[in-house]
Amino acid sequence: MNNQQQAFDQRIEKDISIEPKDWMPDAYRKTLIRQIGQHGHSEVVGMLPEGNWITRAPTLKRKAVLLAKVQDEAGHALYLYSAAETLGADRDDMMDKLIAGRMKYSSIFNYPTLTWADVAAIGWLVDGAAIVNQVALCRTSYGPYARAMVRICKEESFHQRQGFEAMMQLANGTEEQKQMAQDAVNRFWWPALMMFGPSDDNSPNSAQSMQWKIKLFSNDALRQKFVDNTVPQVLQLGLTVPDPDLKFNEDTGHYEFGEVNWNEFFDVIAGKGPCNHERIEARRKAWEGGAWVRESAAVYAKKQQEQQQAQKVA
Ligand code: BYC
Repeated sequence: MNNQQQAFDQRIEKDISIEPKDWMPDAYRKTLIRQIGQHGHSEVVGMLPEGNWITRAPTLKRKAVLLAKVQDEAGHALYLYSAAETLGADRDDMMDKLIAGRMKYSSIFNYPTLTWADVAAIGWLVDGAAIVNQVALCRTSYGPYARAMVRICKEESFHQRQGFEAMMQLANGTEEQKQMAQDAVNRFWWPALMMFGPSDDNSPNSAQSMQWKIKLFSNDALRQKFVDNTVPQVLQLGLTVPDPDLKFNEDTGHYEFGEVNWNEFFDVIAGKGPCNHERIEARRKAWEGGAWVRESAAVYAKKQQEQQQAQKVA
């Protein structure tokens, strides 16, 4: 083993973060670019299902909150793309790969938002699931990713609370509103559980990522934590969980739950979910439509730089 590898292993062992200028194995760098890039893409694509309701939010207050939330997601994507760039990734290249279907984004955003309750369910359940995953990532071994996570988690907890509050209002509203809330839980519950990735015995990247402390907990461990956190919230809302096998195990202190439909999950990540085509088309249009903005910004930045250099010389 060479000295660089030894120094890297020691840092991982001692929980000392790896920073951009430190030596790291190529496979570590590649895994991080894959995961951070996918994470950034999830934030960007994640703006679409909620953005769908900005013009139809039921009140001015809800509209303002939703607008702020969607803007926060864009900000999260920027932190993440910047973190991936510290590893040598190129932002345009990552975007091209997303549009060409060569980079993934979270499966959850391939489901449609049919009613206003779906927006509440995304805030509460989807951001709730994201927080469980991301709180763990605040201690991930790569410094820039961990620091991005700390900032993101602060905003995600506000998102989760506003989603729960919006859901509470529906659950305590008219019979029709309560049904709408239950219908959203019925449709988003299982896809939220799928966000944590395949089961541990079917997760090809987990063992290595856990050895490198990129991932600190397994997919199943985090899924269990989400279920344990969230079932009491569903009950508090007077709603039900769409899982006939769900039961609390008094001995372990955990909820036992039914089998996730893994065929559905693998179909969705293979591009065959209800909205995959629509989501990628929306990103392609936005990316191509925004080309002139990126070009103008680059020209402006170059001119500014030239002016500053000319001033220095003068
Ligand atoms: N969706 O070996 P595995 C948000 C892929 S958005 C799609 O377990 P890994 C928000 C996986 O990439 C939150 N693909 O992989 C935004 C791999 O395929 P490749 C997004 C998935 O990486 C807006 C293959 O399946 N959060 O907060 O060790 C509004 C085998 O899986 C999924 C993150 O991205 C999935 N759900 O573990 C509201 C968190 N699951 O790449 C909210 C960061 C797995 O080998 N990411 N795959 O072709 C992670 O923590 C990990 O990447 C995962 C998967 C736990 C997701």
